[in-house]
Amino acid sequence: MPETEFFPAAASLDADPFAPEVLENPLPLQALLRDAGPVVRLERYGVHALARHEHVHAALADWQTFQSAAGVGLANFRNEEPWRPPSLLLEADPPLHDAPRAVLTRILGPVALRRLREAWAEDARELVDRVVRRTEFDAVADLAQAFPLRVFPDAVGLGKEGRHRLLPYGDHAFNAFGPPNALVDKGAPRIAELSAWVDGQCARERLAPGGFGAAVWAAADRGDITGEQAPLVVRSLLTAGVDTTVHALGAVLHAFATHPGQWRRLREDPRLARTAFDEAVRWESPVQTFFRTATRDVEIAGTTVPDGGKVLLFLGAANRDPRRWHEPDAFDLSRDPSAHVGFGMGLHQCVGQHVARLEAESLLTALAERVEHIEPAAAPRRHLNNTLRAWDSMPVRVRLA
Ligand code: HEM
Ligand code: OVM
Repeated sequence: MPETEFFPAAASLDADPFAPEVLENPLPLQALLRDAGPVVRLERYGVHALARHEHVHAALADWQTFQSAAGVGLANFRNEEPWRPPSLLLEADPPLHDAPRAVLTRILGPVALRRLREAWAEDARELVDRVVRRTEFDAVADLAQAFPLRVFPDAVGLGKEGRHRLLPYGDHAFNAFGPPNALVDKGAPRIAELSAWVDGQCARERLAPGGFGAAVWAAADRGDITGEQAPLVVRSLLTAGVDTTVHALGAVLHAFATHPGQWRRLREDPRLARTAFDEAVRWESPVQTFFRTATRDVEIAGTTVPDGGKVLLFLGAANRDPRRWHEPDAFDLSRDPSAHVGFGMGLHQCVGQHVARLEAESLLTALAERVEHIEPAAAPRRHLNNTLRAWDSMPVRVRLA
């Protein structure tokens, strides 16, 4: 036996996680990565990848070693210019992260959201009632997009004009975490227009009283954050708050349309709506990946990641790791999905998760009241994005209750 512990060299792959055919169906590459070893070198991009739940979870929890301020995409802000000024939340480390985070934690927390509950439930009933009468419709355009685009911009306090820009802006922001491939090129022609509009909406005068945006400015008035920080904190809401919930709602609707037994269970006990949504976030992982940057030479399971090295965390792979989950590929309302990393973990764990859950609970509860059965009416079509797992269209047929 050798005197020192023996570790094999890190596995190495030349696979491209951002290639169209992988984005179309990432599950085979995820399995390959998990099985190749705890750490896999991705030669094409010169990064290390983690795909097992244990290691993804551990890296997310260790912000001192795996920092965010050098960017949570492939681009390394130590030597590359970000496409826009970095987020004060997502792309910041303590201590700079702390104040903006504390502000949004309060504004988007369960207590603050209580006042939206009845209005969102009523909005969902109204939308669902109108849509399901048609019995055949597109679950993406007519529900997964229509509902968040109706309630979220109002909750932020945006004006009525220009809201259609939120979705393509967010789509580009999520593409921009990946390599500069064709998906990023596709978004490039509109960046100037979309950014100018989004940045304009972050000004105090544009944000209606009573909304999340005005609450951010009130925090600046109290001195919790500075007046220079306020617009960028509002920008985080506009960047991260729409596409994520649209695609998560698309995921849960797809899950139910293809699992009629699980839909029956939700109908029998609508209190399962929240669990169902988290199970769909685990099962589909609408946000598939984020990067971190090593702050020192760090050894992971015998492999050294160098200081400044990028580490690609596969949230989607961790959420289907058979080492952590029993029958991970099953969408199953009887499991406890709460250890999933679909909202991240630790310091940067999604600050908007209560907003997302309230939207989902409102929509699913309204649907469960009106719809006895939901099924695919034609093959759904994927929307490709470097970071998001998404649907472009999902024709469904319903039988009314
Ligand atoms: C952070 C996913 C909805 C705002 C995150 C992170 C994930 C995530 C994985 C962690 C990023 C990291 O660790 O680097 C999701 C999913 C959503 C969702 C799957 C829907 C189901 C929302 C909503 C908002 C929001 C509705 C705004 C209202 C944010 C912000 C951060 C964040 C500002 C950065 C937090 C920080 O760095 O401290 N989200 N998100 N998200 N999310 Fe969400
Ligand atoms: C942000 C942000 C936060 C989470 C996700 C995201 C585009 C952006 O703070 O701007 O994706």
